[in-house]
Amino acid sequence: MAQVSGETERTSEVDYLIIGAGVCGLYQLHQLLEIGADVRVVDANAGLGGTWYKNRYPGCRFDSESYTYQYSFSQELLDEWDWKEKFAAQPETLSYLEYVADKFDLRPHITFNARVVRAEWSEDDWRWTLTFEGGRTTRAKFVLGAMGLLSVPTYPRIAGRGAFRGLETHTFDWPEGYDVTGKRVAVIGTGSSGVQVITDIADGVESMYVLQRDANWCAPLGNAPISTEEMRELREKYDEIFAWCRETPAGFIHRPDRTLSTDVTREERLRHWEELYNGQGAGLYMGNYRDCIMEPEPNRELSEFVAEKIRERVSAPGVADLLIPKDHGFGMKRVAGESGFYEVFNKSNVELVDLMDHPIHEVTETGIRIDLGSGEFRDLELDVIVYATGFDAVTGPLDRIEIIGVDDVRLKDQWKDGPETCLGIQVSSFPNLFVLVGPQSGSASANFPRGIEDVVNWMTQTALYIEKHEIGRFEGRRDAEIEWVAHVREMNSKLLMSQTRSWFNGHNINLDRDDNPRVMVYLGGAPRYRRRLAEEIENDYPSFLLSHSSVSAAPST
Ligand code: N01
Repeated sequence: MAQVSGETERTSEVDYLIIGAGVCGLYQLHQLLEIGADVRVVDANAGLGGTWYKNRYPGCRFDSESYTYQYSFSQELLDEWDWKEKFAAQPETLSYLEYVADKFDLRPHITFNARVVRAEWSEDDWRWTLTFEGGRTTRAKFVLGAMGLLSVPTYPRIAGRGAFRGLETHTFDWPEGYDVTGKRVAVIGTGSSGVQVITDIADGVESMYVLQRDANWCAPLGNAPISTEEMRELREKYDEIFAWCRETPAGFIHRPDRTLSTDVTREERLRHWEELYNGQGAGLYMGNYRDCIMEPEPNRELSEFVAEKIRERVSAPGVADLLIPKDHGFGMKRVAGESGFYEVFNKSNVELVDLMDHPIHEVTETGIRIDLGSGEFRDLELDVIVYATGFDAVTGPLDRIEIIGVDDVRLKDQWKDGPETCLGIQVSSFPNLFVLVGPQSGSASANFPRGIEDVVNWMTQTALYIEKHEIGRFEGRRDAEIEWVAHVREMNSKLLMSQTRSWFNGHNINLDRDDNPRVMVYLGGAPRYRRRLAEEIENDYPSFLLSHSSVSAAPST
Protein backbone atom coordinates (compact mmCIF):
# COMPACT_ATOMS: atom_id res chain seq x y z
CA MET A 1 0.00 0.00 0.00
CA ALA A 2 1.13 3.53 -0.68
CA GLN A 3 2.41 5.45 2.30
CA VAL A 4 1.94 9.05 3.32
CA SER A 5 5.03 10.62 1.85
CA GLY A 6 4.96 14.29 2.51
CA GLU A 7 3.93 16.98 0.10
CA THR A 8 4.20 15.02 -3.13
CA GLU A 9 1.13 12.84 -2.67
CA ARG A 10 -2.25 14.35 -1.93
CA THR A 11 -3.93 11.10 -0.89
CA SER A 12 -2.44 7.84 0.32
CA GLU A 13 -3.56 4.85 2.27
CA VAL A 14 -2.27 2.85 5.20
CA ASP A 15 -3.71 0.13 7.44
CA TYR A 16 -2.79 1.64 10.83
CA LEU A 17 -2.33 5.36 11.20
CA ILE A 18 -1.02 6.47 14.60
CA ILE A 19 -1.48 10.12 15.51
CA GLY A 20 1.35 11.26 17.76
CA ALA A 21 5.06 10.40 17.96
CA GLY A 22 5.42 10.66 21.72
CA VAL A 23 6.09 7.95 24.32
CA CYS A 24 2.95 6.03 23.34
CA GLY A 25 3.01 6.51 19.56
CA LEU A 26 6.66 5.43 19.28
CA TYR A 27 6.10 2.24 21.23
CA GLN A 28 2.95 1.41 19.27
CA LEU A 29 4.82 2.00 16.02
CA HIS A 30 7.59 -0.34 17.10
CA GLN A 31 5.17 -3.07 18.14
CA LEU A 32 3.12 -2.91 14.95
CA LEU A 33 6.26 -2.97 12.81
CA GLU A 34 7.38 -6.04 14.73
CA ILE A 35 4.24 -7.92 13.66
CA GLY A 36 4.66 -6.78 10.06
CA ALA A 37 1.73 -4.36 10.00
CA ASP A 38 1.39 -1.56 7.47
CA VAL A 39 1.71 1.38 9.85
CA ARG A 40 2.60 5.06 9.80
CA VAL A 41 2.84 7.76 12.46
CA VAL A 42 1.95 11.39 11.85
CA ASP A 43 2.84 14.19 14.24
CA ALA A 44 2.08 17.91 14.21
CA ASN A 45 5.53 18.74 15.61
CA ALA A 46 8.79 19.00 13.68
CA GLY A 47 10.38 16.28 15.81
CA LEU A 48 9.46 13.26 17.92
CA GLY A 49 8.89 13.12 21.66
CA GLY A 50 5.44 14.71 22.15
CA THR A 51 5.40 16.15 25.67
CA TRP A 52 9.19 15.99 25.81
CA TYR A 53 9.53 17.72 22.47
CA LYS A 54 7.23 20.58 23.46
CA ASN A 55 7.84 21.31 27.15
CA ARG A 56 11.19 23.12 27.07
CA TYR A 57 10.61 25.46 29.98
CA PRO A 58 13.42 25.74 32.53
CA GLY A 59 13.13 23.12 35.24
CA CYS A 60 10.92 20.73 33.28
CA ARG A 61 11.37 17.15 34.44
CA PHE A 62 9.22 14.23 35.49
CA ASP A 63 8.43 13.01 38.98
CA SER A 64 8.62 9.31 38.15
CA GLU A 65 11.91 7.66 39.04
CA SER A 66 13.88 7.71 35.75
CA TYR A 67 14.47 3.97 35.75
CA THR A 68 10.68 3.41 35.82
CA TYR A 69 10.06 5.97 33.07
CA GLN A 70 11.47 3.92 30.22
CA TYR A 71 10.37 1.17 27.89
CA SER A 72 10.82 -2.34 29.21
CA PHE A 73 10.45 -4.25 25.92
CA SER A 74 14.11 -4.47 24.91
CA GLN A 75 16.85 -5.89 27.11
CA GLU A 76 19.43 -4.39 24.77
CA LEU A 77 17.96 -0.95 25.20
CA LEU A 78 17.85 -1.38 28.98
CA ASP A 79 21.49 -2.45 28.93
CA GLU A 80 22.60 0.46 26.78
CA TRP A 81 20.85 3.47 28.29
CA ASP A 82 22.26 5.09 31.45
CA TRP A 83 20.10 7.57 33.35
CA LYS A 84 22.01 10.54 34.73
CA GLU A 85 19.50 11.79 37.31
CA LYS A 86 17.00 10.11 39.62
CA PHE A 87 14.31 12.28 38.01
CA ALA A 88 15.49 13.15 34.54
CA ALA A 89 15.00 16.61 33.09
CA GLN A 90 13.36 17.23 29.71
CA PRO A 91 16.55 17.22 27.60
CA GLU A 92 17.60 13.81 28.94
CA THR A 93 14.17 12.28 28.33
CA LEU A 94 14.00 13.70 24.83
CA SER A 95 17.48 12.28 24.09
CA TYR A 96 16.28 8.91 25.36
CA LEU A 97 13.29 8.89 23.00
CA GLU A 98 15.49 9.97 20.10
CA TYR A 99 17.90 7.18 20.95
CA VAL A 100 15.02 4.67 20.92
CA ALA A 101 13.77 5.96 17.56
CA ASP A 102 17.24 5.66 16.02
CA LYS A 103 18.03 2.29 17.54
CA PHE A 104 14.83 0.74 16.21
CA ASP A 105 14.86 2.68 12.95
CA LEU A 106 11.48 4.28 13.60
CA ARG A 107 12.02 7.67 11.94
CA PRO A 108 11.40 6.52 8.34
CA HIS A 109 7.88 5.59 9.45
CA ILE A 110 7.02 9.00 10.90
CA THR A 111 5.74 12.05 9.02
CA PHE A 112 6.42 15.27 10.95
CA ASN A 113 4.75 18.67 10.55
CA ALA A 114 1.52 16.82 9.84
CA ARG A 115 -1.31 18.14 11.99
CA VAL A 116 -4.55 16.19 11.58
CA VAL A 117 -7.46 18.63 11.52
CA ARG A 118 -10.27 16.31 10.43
CA ALA A 119 -11.02 12.59 10.49
CA GLU A 120 -14.12 11.27 8.76
CA TRP A 121 -15.43 7.73 8.81
CA SER A 122 -16.89 6.16 5.69
CA GLU A 123 -19.44 3.45 6.34
CA ASP A 124 -19.28 2.53 2.64
CA ASP A 125 -15.80 1.12 2.67
CA TRP A 126 -14.89 1.17 6.37
CA ARG A 127 -12.07 3.64 6.05
CA TRP A 128 -11.12 6.82 7.82
CA THR A 129 -10.12 9.84 5.73
CA LEU A 130 -7.79 12.15 7.59
CA THR A 131 -7.19 15.69 6.47
CA PHE A 132 -4.03 17.53 7.48
CA GLU A 133 -3.48 21.22 7.90
CA GLY A 134 -2.73 22.40 4.37
CA GLY A 135 -5.31 20.10 2.80
CA ARG A 136 -3.37 16.88 2.21
CA THR A 137 -5.35 13.73 3.02
CA THR A 138 -4.70 10.11 3.80
CA ARG A 139 -6.93 7.11 4.29
CA ALA A 140 -6.56 4.48 6.97
CA LYS A 141 -8.33 1.31 8.00
CA PHE A 142 -7.57 1.95 11.65
CA VAL A 143 -6.71 5.18 13.42
CA LEU A 144 -4.82 5.02 16.72
CA GLY A 145 -4.88 8.17 18.86
CA ALA A 146 -1.66 8.78 20.79
CA MET A 147 -1.85 12.57 21.08
CA GLY A 148 -1.10 12.71 24.77
CA LEU A 149 -3.26 13.89 27.65
CA LEU A 150 -1.66 17.27 28.13
CA SER A 151 -0.90 18.53 24.65
CA VAL A 152 -3.39 21.40 24.30
CA PRO A 153 -2.24 24.28 26.49
CA THR A 154 -4.83 26.60 27.98
CA TYR A 155 -4.14 30.29 28.07
CA PRO A 156 -6.39 32.05 30.56
CA ARG A 157 -9.19 34.28 29.35
CA ILE A 158 -7.68 37.56 30.50
CA ALA A 159 -8.46 40.95 28.96
CA GLY A 160 -5.59 42.36 26.92
CA ARG A 161 -3.79 39.06 26.37
CA GLY A 162 -1.63 39.51 23.29
CA ALA A 163 -1.17 43.24 23.87
CA PHE A 164 2.02 42.76 25.88
CA ARG A 165 5.19 43.95 24.10
CA GLY A 166 7.51 41.50 25.91
CA LEU A 167 7.45 37.70 25.70
CA GLU A 168 4.14 36.05 26.58
CA THR A 169 4.46 32.28 26.64
CA HIS A 170 2.79 29.19 28.02
CA THR A 171 5.20 26.74 29.69
CA PHE A 172 4.27 24.26 26.93
CA ASP A 173 5.29 26.73 24.19
CA TRP A 174 8.49 28.00 25.83
CA PRO A 175 10.81 29.19 23.04
CA GLU A 176 13.77 26.81 22.83
CA GLY A 177 16.75 28.11 24.80
CA TYR A 178 15.01 31.35 25.82
CA ASP A 179 16.94 32.79 28.77
CA VAL A 180 15.19 34.85 31.44
CA THR A 181 18.35 35.84 33.29
CA GLY A 182 18.14 39.46 34.43
CA LYS A 183 14.53 39.81 33.32
CA ARG A 184 11.39 40.93 35.15
CA VAL A 185 9.07 37.95 35.05
CA ALA A 186 5.54 37.03 36.10
CA VAL A 187 4.49 33.39 36.36
CA ILE A 188 0.75 32.70 36.46
CA GLY A 189 -0.17 29.34 37.98
CA THR A 190 1.35 27.14 40.66
CA GLY A 191 0.60 23.63 39.42
CA SER A 192 3.43 21.17 38.66
CA SER A 193 4.72 23.21 35.69
CA GLY A 194 4.56 26.50 37.59
CA VAL A 195 6.34 25.04 40.61
CA GLN A 196 9.18 23.79 38.41
CA VAL A 197 9.70 26.92 36.35
CA ILE A 198 9.42 29.24 39.36
CA THR A 199 12.04 27.27 41.28
CA ASP A 200 14.41 27.00 38.35
CA ILE A 201 14.50 30.66 37.32
CA ALA A 202 14.24 32.38 40.73
CA ASP A 203 17.98 32.87 41.19
CA GLY A 204 18.66 34.40 37.80
CA VAL A 205 15.77 36.78 37.21
CA GLU A 206 15.84 40.42 38.24
CA SER A 207 12.40 40.06 39.78
CA MET A 208 9.56 37.55 39.75
CA TYR A 209 5.88 37.86 40.62
CA VAL A 210 4.19 34.54 41.25
CA LEU A 211 0.50 35.00 40.53
CA GLN A 212 -1.43 32.33 42.37
CA ARG A 213 -5.14 31.52 42.35
CA ASP A 214 -5.53 28.34 44.47
CA ALA A 215 -2.43 26.98 46.16
CA ASN A 216 -1.31 23.47 45.24
CA TRP A 217 0.28 20.86 47.51
CA CYS A 218 3.92 20.05 46.84
CA ALA A 219 6.39 17.61 48.38
CA PRO A 220 10.16 17.34 47.97
CA LEU A 221 11.26 15.39 44.90
CA GLY A 222 14.60 14.31 46.32
CA ASN A 223 16.35 14.51 42.98
CA ALA A 224 20.07 13.63 42.75
CA PRO A 225 22.54 12.39 40.16
CA ILE A 226 22.77 8.64 39.60
CA SER A 227 26.33 7.37 39.99
CA THR A 228 27.82 4.67 37.77
CA GLU A 229 27.66 2.26 40.67
CA GLU A 230 23.99 3.06 41.39
CA MET A 231 23.17 2.65 37.69
CA ARG A 232 24.81 -0.79 37.71
CA GLU A 233 22.80 -1.83 40.77
CA LEU A 234 19.57 -0.55 39.29
CA ARG A 235 20.18 -2.38 36.03
CA GLU A 236 20.60 -5.63 37.88
CA LYS A 237 17.18 -5.12 39.46
CA TYR A 238 15.25 -4.02 36.35
CA ASP A 239 13.15 -7.20 36.14
CA GLU A 240 12.18 -6.86 39.76
CA ILE A 241 11.45 -3.14 39.38
CA PHE A 242 9.18 -3.59 36.35
CA ALA A 243 7.40 -6.52 38.00
CA TRP A 244 6.79 -4.39 41.10
CA CYS A 245 5.54 -1.41 39.10
CA ARG A 246 3.11 -3.68 37.25
CA GLU A 247 1.39 -4.40 40.54
CA THR A 248 1.16 -0.84 41.88
CA PRO A 249 -2.05 1.09 41.15
CA ALA A 250 -0.40 3.84 39.10
CA GLY A 251 2.65 2.03 37.74
CA PHE A 252 4.99 3.97 40.01
CA ILE A 253 7.55 2.46 42.33
CA HIS A 254 5.38 3.71 45.21
CA ARG A 255 2.47 1.67 46.43
CA PRO A 256 -0.20 2.59 48.99
CA ASP A 257 0.48 0.93 52.32
CA ARG A 258 -2.07 -1.70 53.33
CA THR A 259 -1.72 -0.38 56.88
CA LEU A 260 -4.22 2.27 57.86
CA SER A 261 -3.00 5.43 59.53
CA THR A 262 -5.33 4.56 62.41
CA ASP A 263 -3.53 1.21 62.91
CA VAL A 264 -0.48 3.01 64.26
CA THR A 265 0.16 5.62 66.94
CA ARG A 266 0.39 9.32 66.12
CA GLU A 267 4.12 9.21 66.90
CA GLU A 268 4.59 6.37 64.42
CA ARG A 269 2.55 8.20 61.77
CA LEU A 270 4.59 11.36 62.15
CA ARG A 271 7.87 9.43 62.03
CA HIS A 272 6.71 7.62 58.88
CA TRP A 273 5.59 10.86 57.23
CA GLU A 274 8.88 12.49 58.10
CA GLU A 275 10.72 9.65 56.33
CA LEU A 276 8.45 9.87 53.31
CA TYR A 277 8.80 13.66 53.18
CA ASN A 278 12.58 13.34 53.16
CA GLY A 279 12.55 10.41 50.76
CA GLN A 280 12.36 10.35 46.99
CA GLY A 281 9.58 10.95 44.50
CA ALA A 282 5.90 10.64 45.19
CA GLY A 283 6.21 8.48 48.33
CA LEU A 284 4.23 10.79 50.62
CA TYR A 285 1.47 10.96 48.03
CA MET A 286 1.38 7.44 46.58
CA GLY A 287 3.17 5.27 49.11
CA ASN A 288 1.40 6.40 52.26
CA TYR A 289 -1.19 4.72 54.53
CA ARG A 290 -3.98 4.10 52.05
CA ASP A 291 -6.70 5.84 54.11
CA CYS A 292 -4.78 9.12 53.69
CA ILE A 293 -6.13 9.43 50.14
CA MET A 294 -9.50 7.81 50.86
CA GLU A 295 -10.80 9.18 54.16
CA PRO A 296 -11.21 12.84 55.15
CA GLU A 297 -9.84 12.65 58.71
CA PRO A 298 -6.51 10.89 57.96
CA ASN A 299 -6.16 13.18 54.98
CA ARG A 300 -6.73 16.24 57.19
CA GLU A 301 -4.02 15.12 59.60
CA LEU A 302 -1.53 14.46 56.79
CA SER A 303 -2.39 17.82 55.21
CA GLU A 304 -1.66 19.55 58.51
CA PHE A 305 1.72 17.75 58.68
CA VAL A 306 2.64 19.09 55.23
CA ALA A 307 1.25 22.55 56.03
CA GLU A 308 3.57 22.69 59.03
CA LYS A 309 6.51 21.91 56.73
CA ILE A 310 5.53 24.86 54.55
CA ARG A 311 5.38 27.12 57.62
CA GLU A 312 8.87 25.92 58.61
CA ARG A 313 10.31 26.60 55.17
CA VAL A 314 8.74 29.97 54.35
CA SER A 315 9.95 32.87 56.53
CA ALA A 316 6.94 35.19 56.25
CA PRO A 317 3.92 33.61 58.00
CA GLY A 318 1.46 35.42 55.73
CA VAL A 319 3.17 34.08 52.60
CA ALA A 320 3.38 30.57 54.07
CA ASP A 321 -0.34 30.71 54.80
CA LEU A 322 -1.11 31.68 51.20
CA LEU A 323 0.96 28.73 49.94
CA ILE A 324 -1.07 26.25 52.01
CA PRO A 325 -4.02 24.96 49.96
CA LYS A 326 -7.42 25.63 51.53
CA ASP A 327 -9.71 24.07 48.94
CA HIS A 328 -8.35 20.50 48.99
CA GLY A 329 -6.29 18.15 51.11
CA PHE A 330 -2.85 16.73 50.37
CA GLY A 331 -2.97 14.21 47.49
CA MET A 332 -6.52 15.14 46.44
CA LYS A 333 -4.96 16.71 43.34
CA ARG A 334 -1.76 15.55 41.68
CA VAL A 335 0.99 16.64 44.07
CA ALA A 336 3.86 18.62 42.54
CA GLY A 337 7.36 17.34 43.23
CA GLU A 338 9.54 20.28 44.24
CA SER A 339 13.20 21.02 44.78
CA GLY A 340 13.40 24.22 46.81
CA PHE A 341 10.08 25.76 45.75
CA TYR A 342 9.17 27.13 49.18
CA GLU A 343 12.57 28.73 49.77
CA VAL A 344 12.04 30.79 46.60
CA PHE A 345 9.56 32.89 48.56
CA ASN A 346 12.26 33.90 51.05
CA LYS A 347 14.17 35.68 48.30
CA SER A 348 14.00 39.45 48.07
CA ASN A 349 13.41 39.44 44.30
CA VAL A 350 10.29 37.23 44.52
CA GLU A 351 6.76 38.26 45.44
CA LEU A 352 3.67 36.08 45.77
CA VAL A 353 0.54 37.80 44.47
CA ASP A 354 -2.75 36.38 45.73
CA LEU A 355 -5.16 36.43 42.80
CA MET A 356 -8.05 35.36 45.03
CA ASP A 357 -7.76 38.68 46.79
CA HIS A 358 -6.46 40.79 43.92
CA PRO A 359 -7.38 39.36 40.51
CA ILE A 360 -5.73 40.21 37.22
CA HIS A 361 -7.56 43.15 35.64
CA GLU A 362 -5.80 42.99 32.30
CA VAL A 363 -2.58 42.42 30.43
CA THR A 364 -1.15 45.73 29.25
CA GLU A 365 1.61 46.60 26.79
CA THR A 366 4.12 46.73 29.62
CA GLY A 367 2.92 44.09 32.02
CA ILE A 368 -0.04 43.03 34.12
CA ARG A 369 -2.54 45.29 35.88
CA ILE A 370 -3.81 43.91 39.16
CA ASP A 371 -7.20 44.92 40.56
CA LEU A 372 -6.79 46.04 44.17
CA GLY A 373 -10.51 46.77 44.56
CA SER A 374 -12.31 50.07 45.15
CA GLY A 375 -11.16 51.33 41.75
CA GLU A 376 -7.45 50.97 42.67
CA PHE A 377 -4.95 49.17 40.43
CA ARG A 378 -1.34 48.06 40.62
CA ASP A 379 0.81 47.80 37.50
CA LEU A 380 3.46 45.08 37.38
CA GLU A 381 6.14 46.17 34.89
CA LEU A 382 7.47 43.08 33.11
CA ASP A 383 9.68 41.65 30.37
CA VAL A 384 8.17 38.15 30.37
CA ILE A 385 4.76 36.67 31.23
CA VAL A 386 4.70 32.91 31.73
CA TYR A 387 1.35 31.14 31.65
CA ALA A 388 1.76 27.98 33.71
CA THR A 389 -1.99 27.62 33.46
CA GLY A 390 -2.30 23.99 32.48
CA PHE A 391 -4.06 22.15 29.72
CA ASP A 392 -7.34 21.37 28.08
CA ALA A 393 -6.55 17.97 29.46
CA VAL A 394 -7.43 14.49 28.21
CA THR A 395 -10.21 15.35 25.74
CA GLY A 396 -8.61 18.56 24.37
CA PRO A 397 -6.33 16.74 21.89
CA LEU A 398 -9.35 14.85 20.49
CA ASP A 399 -11.63 17.90 20.53
CA ARG A 400 -9.39 19.93 18.33
CA ILE A 401 -9.70 17.42 15.50
CA GLU A 402 -13.05 17.42 13.72
CA ILE A 403 -13.82 13.72 14.21
CA ILE A 404 -16.91 12.54 12.32
CA GLY A 405 -18.24 9.05 12.84
CA VAL A 406 -21.24 6.96 11.78
CA ASP A 407 -24.24 9.00 10.53
CA ASP A 408 -22.13 12.16 10.58
CA VAL A 409 -22.05 12.32 14.38
CA ARG A 410 -19.26 14.54 15.67
CA LEU A 411 -17.22 13.24 18.61
CA LYS A 412 -17.33 16.70 20.15
CA ASP A 413 -21.16 16.64 20.09
CA GLN A 414 -21.38 13.07 21.37
CA TRP A 415 -19.17 14.11 24.30
CA LYS A 416 -20.72 17.50 24.97
CA ASP A 417 -21.69 16.47 28.52
CA GLY A 418 -18.44 14.60 29.07
CA PRO A 419 -16.65 11.66 27.48
CA GLU A 420 -18.03 8.12 27.47
CA THR A 421 -15.82 5.30 26.27
CA CYS A 422 -15.75 1.57 25.93
CA LEU A 423 -12.91 0.52 28.27
CA GLY A 424 -11.21 3.86 27.68
CA ILE A 425 -10.19 2.65 24.25
CA GLN A 426 -13.08 3.04 21.82
CA VAL A 427 -16.21 5.11 21.38
CA SER A 428 -19.51 3.83 20.00
CA SER A 429 -20.30 5.30 16.55
CA PHE A 430 -16.57 5.73 15.88
CA PRO A 431 -15.52 2.33 14.56
CA ASN A 432 -11.87 1.51 13.93
CA LEU A 433 -10.77 4.48 16.03
CA PHE A 434 -8.70 3.35 19.00
CA VAL A 435 -7.86 5.95 21.61
CA LEU A 436 -4.65 4.67 23.17
CA VAL A 437 -4.28 7.67 25.45
CA GLY A 438 -7.54 9.29 26.36
CA PRO A 439 -10.43 9.55 28.79
CA GLN A 440 -11.25 6.71 31.18
CA SER A 441 -8.18 4.73 30.16
CA GLY A 442 -5.91 3.14 32.72
CA SER A 443 -3.00 4.77 30.92
CA ALA A 444 -4.30 8.25 31.70
CA SER A 445 -3.41 8.41 35.38
CA ALA A 446 -0.38 6.14 35.42
CA ASN A 447 3.37 6.51 35.31
CA PHE A 448 3.10 7.00 31.59
CA PRO A 449 5.46 4.41 30.04
CA ARG A 450 4.05 1.77 32.36
CA GLY A 451 0.42 2.74 31.62
CA ILE A 452 0.79 2.88 27.86
CA GLU A 453 2.58 -0.48 27.72
CA ASP A 454 -0.66 -2.14 28.83
CA VAL A 455 -2.73 -0.41 26.18
CA VAL A 456 -0.19 -0.77 23.38
CA ASN A 457 0.35 -4.45 24.13
CA TRP A 458 -3.41 -4.96 24.04
CA MET A 459 -3.66 -3.05 20.77
CA THR A 460 -0.87 -5.09 19.23
CA GLN A 461 -2.53 -8.37 20.17
CA THR A 462 -5.79 -6.95 18.84
CA ALA A 463 -4.11 -6.07 15.55
CA LEU A 464 -2.95 -9.68 15.27
CA TYR A 465 -6.52 -10.81 15.92
CA ILE A 466 -7.80 -8.35 13.31
CA GLU A 467 -5.39 -9.74 10.72
CA LYS A 468 -6.03 -13.37 11.60
CA HIS A 469 -9.83 -13.05 11.53
CA GLU A 470 -9.91 -10.47 8.73
CA ILE A 471 -11.85 -7.99 10.80
CA GLY A 472 -12.79 -4.90 8.82
CA ARG A 473 -14.89 -3.08 11.37
CA PHE A 474 -14.29 -2.87 15.13
CA GLU A 475 -16.56 -0.77 17.34
CA GLY A 476 -17.14 -0.40 21.08
CA ARG A 477 -20.68 -1.48 22.06
CA ARG A 478 -22.90 1.18 23.57
CA ASP A 479 -24.03 -1.10 26.42
CA ALA A 480 -20.38 -1.84 27.28
CA GLU A 481 -19.67 1.87 27.20
CA ILE A 482 -22.46 2.58 29.70
CA GLU A 483 -21.16 -0.20 31.93
CA TRP A 484 -17.57 1.04 31.74
CA VAL A 485 -18.44 4.64 32.61
CA ALA A 486 -20.46 3.41 35.63
CA HIS A 487 -17.51 1.26 36.72
CA VAL A 488 -15.04 4.14 36.35
CA ARG A 489 -17.32 6.43 38.37
CA GLU A 490 -17.62 3.83 41.10
CA MET A 491 -13.88 3.18 41.30
CA ASN A 492 -12.98 6.86 41.20
CA SER A 493 -15.48 7.70 43.93
CA LYS A 494 -13.41 5.65 46.40
CA LEU A 495 -10.64 8.23 46.25
CA LEU A 496 -10.83 11.77 47.63
CA MET A 497 -9.25 12.83 44.32
CA SER A 498 -12.62 12.50 42.62
CA GLN A 499 -13.96 15.39 44.71
CA THR A 500 -11.60 18.14 43.65
CA ARG A 501 -11.47 20.70 40.90
CA SER A 502 -8.56 19.34 38.88
CA TRP A 503 -7.91 18.13 35.38
CA PHE A 504 -8.51 14.57 36.61
CA ASN A 505 -12.19 15.56 36.87
CA GLY A 506 -12.33 17.76 33.82
CA HIS A 507 -12.00 21.01 35.68
CA ASN A 508 -9.45 22.43 33.33
CA ILE A 509 -10.14 26.02 32.44
CA ASN A 510 -12.32 25.33 29.43
CA LEU A 511 -14.98 24.42 31.97
CA ASP A 512 -16.47 27.09 34.13
CA ARG A 513 -15.60 26.68 37.77
CA ASP A 514 -19.09 25.40 38.68
CA ASP A 515 -19.58 23.00 35.78
CA ASN A 516 -20.28 19.34 36.51
CA PRO A 517 -17.19 17.19 36.94
CA ARG A 518 -16.33 14.82 34.10
CA VAL A 519 -15.06 11.28 34.24
CA MET A 520 -11.65 11.83 32.69
CA VAL A 521 -9.31 9.28 34.22
CA TYR A 522 -9.62 5.76 35.56
CA LEU A 523 -8.50 5.43 39.16
CA GLY A 524 -9.30 1.74 39.54
CA GLY A 525 -5.62 0.89 39.20
CA ALA A 526 -3.40 -0.47 36.45
CA PRO A 527 -3.59 -4.16 37.48
CA ARG A 528 -7.40 -4.13 37.39
CA TYR A 529 -7.39 -2.30 34.06
CA ARG A 530 -4.88 -4.75 32.58
CA ARG A 531 -7.01 -7.71 33.72
CA ARG A 532 -10.12 -6.15 32.19
CA LEU A 533 -8.36 -5.64 28.85
CA ALA A 534 -7.02 -9.21 28.92
CA GLU A 535 -10.56 -10.58 29.47
CA GLU A 536 -11.60 -9.04 26.17
CA ILE A 537 -8.92 -10.90 24.28
CA GLU A 538 -9.58 -14.17 26.12
CA ASN A 539 -13.31 -13.99 25.35
CA ASP A 540 -13.17 -12.75 21.74
CA TYR A 541 -13.97 -9.13 22.51
CA PRO A 542 -17.46 -9.28 24.06
CA SER A 543 -17.53 -5.49 24.61
CA PHE A 544 -17.00 -4.78 20.93
CA LEU A 545 -18.87 -5.37 17.67
CA LEU A 546 -16.61 -7.04 15.13
CA SER A 547 -17.41 -7.48 11.45
CA HIS A 548 -15.55 -9.46 8.82
CA SER A 549 -14.04 -7.32 6.07
CA SER A 550 -16.05 -9.12 3.39
CA VAL A 551 -19.23 -7.57 4.82
CA SER A 552 -18.10 -4.07 3.89
CA ALA A 553 -19.99 -2.78 0.84
CA ALA A 554 -16.91 -1.72 -1.07
CA PRO A 555 -13.66 -2.63 0.61
CA SER A 556 -10.73 -1.02 -1.12
CA THR A 557 -7.64 -2.98 -1.87
O1 N01 B 1 -1.23 22.57 35.11
P1 N01 B 1 -2.28 22.54 36.34
P2 N01 B 1 0.29 22.14 35.08
N1 N01 B 1 -5.81 32.57 36.30
O2 N01 B 1 -3.62 22.48 35.69
C1 N01 B 1 -3.66 28.11 37.44
C2 N01 B 1 1.72 17.13 34.54
N2 N01 B 1 3.04 17.67 34.87
O3 N01 B 1 0.78 22.38 33.73
O4 N01 B 1 -5.66 25.72 40.81
C3 N01 B 1 -4.89 32.26 37.21
O5 N01 B 1 -1.95 21.52 37.33
C4 N01 B 1 -4.29 27.04 38.27
O6 N01 B 1 -4.93 27.62 39.40
P3 N01 B 1 -6.22 26.89 40.06
C5 N01 B 1 1.03 16.69 35.82
O7 N01 B 1 0.23 15.59 35.55
C6 N01 B 1 3.91 16.85 35.52
O8 N01 B 1 1.03 22.75 36.21
O9 N01 B 1 -7.11 26.46 38.91
N3 N01 B 1 -4.40 31.03 37.40
C7 N01 B 1 -3.05 26.21 38.61
O10 N01 B 1 -2.30 26.78 39.63
C8 N01 B 1 0.18 17.89 36.14
O11 N01 B 1 -0.91 17.58 36.97
C9 N01 B 1 5.14 17.31 35.88
O12 N01 B 1 -6.82 27.91 40.89
C10 N01 B 1 -4.88 30.06 36.63
C11 N01 B 1 -2.25 26.29 37.31
O13 N01 B 1 -2.68 27.45 36.64
C12 N01 B 1 -0.22 18.34 34.77
O14 N01 B 1 0.94 18.16 33.98
C13 N01 B 1 5.50 18.60 35.59
C14 N01 B 1 -5.85 30.32 35.64
C15 N01 B 1 -2.49 25.12 36.39
O15 N01 B 1 -2.05 23.95 37.01
C16 N01 B 1 -0.65 19.77 34.63
O16 N01 B 1 0.24 20.60 35.36
C17 N01 B 1 4.62 19.42 34.93
C18 N01 B 1 -6.33 31.64 35.51
N4 N01 B 1 -7.27 31.96 34.62
C19 N01 B 1 3.38 18.95 34.57
N5 N01 B 1 -6.13 29.17 35.05
C20 N01 B 1 6.03 16.38 36.61
O17 N01 B 1 6.08 15.22 36.34
C21 N01 B 1 -5.36 28.22 35.61
N6 N01 B 1 -4.61 28.76 36.57
C22 N01 B 1 6.81 16.86 37.70
